[in-house]
Amino acid sequence: MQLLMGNKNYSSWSLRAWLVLQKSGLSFSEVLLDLSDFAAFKQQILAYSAMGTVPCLIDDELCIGDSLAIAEYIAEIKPSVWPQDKKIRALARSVSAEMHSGFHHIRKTMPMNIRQQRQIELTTQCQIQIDRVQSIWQSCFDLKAKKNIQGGWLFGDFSVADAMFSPIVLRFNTYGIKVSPCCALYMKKVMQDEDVQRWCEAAKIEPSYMPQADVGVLR
Ligand SMILES: N[C@@H](CCC(=O)N[C@@H](CS)C(=O)NCC(=O)O)C(=O)O
Repeated sequence: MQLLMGNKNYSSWSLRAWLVLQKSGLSFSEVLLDLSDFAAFKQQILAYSAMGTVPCLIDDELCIGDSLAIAEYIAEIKPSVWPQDKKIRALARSVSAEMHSGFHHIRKTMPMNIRQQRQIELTTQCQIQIDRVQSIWQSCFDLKAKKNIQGGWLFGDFSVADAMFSPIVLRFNTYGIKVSPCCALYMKKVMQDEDVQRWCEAAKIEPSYMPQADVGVLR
């Protein structure tokens, strides 16, 4: 399998698909496309996928665009990327879908920019979405406590839900967002994960630069 991805510093959707693949243990190769030269990027991605976005997973003749569809395809091969319990799996899918289809203010105001530490003025709408992220995470921590589920990921073991929220953790880190102690602990779990660290190290040495992601001021 081949995963077509954008720049590791900037492409949050690519990180989501990459992390699920990485944690699945399936073997795959990475094809990095540079989003900073948008015209060249479009030409390259459209040669593979009419959707014209990354990530995109190629498996023989199959071409799957969209991070969540890629995650579901990986789950067909490795079901352990979702929680085993049917009801908990449904909750994990629900928070993943909410992340996938929402949080536009966070995405717009706080672009993923791993190699920088920046400060921005938070809009009310953005703060509401930051609070919603924290309340989703807290509901996961409460569920784990109630069901005595072990493990530091949202549903105990790593799942697609953690991949969906990993760019949010990296954004909170870049923009120094204040979170509750429980959420800070979860952020630490994500930031210290060896795969996330490998991704971030690669992001830091990428040569290409997208000035539009430098929002706010350096802190
Ligand atoms: N819903 C898609 C979003 C993918 C997406 O917007 N990717 C960005 C890069 S992070 C992209 O390819 N942008 C190029 C474009 O919109 O033309 C997914 O989940 O994969």
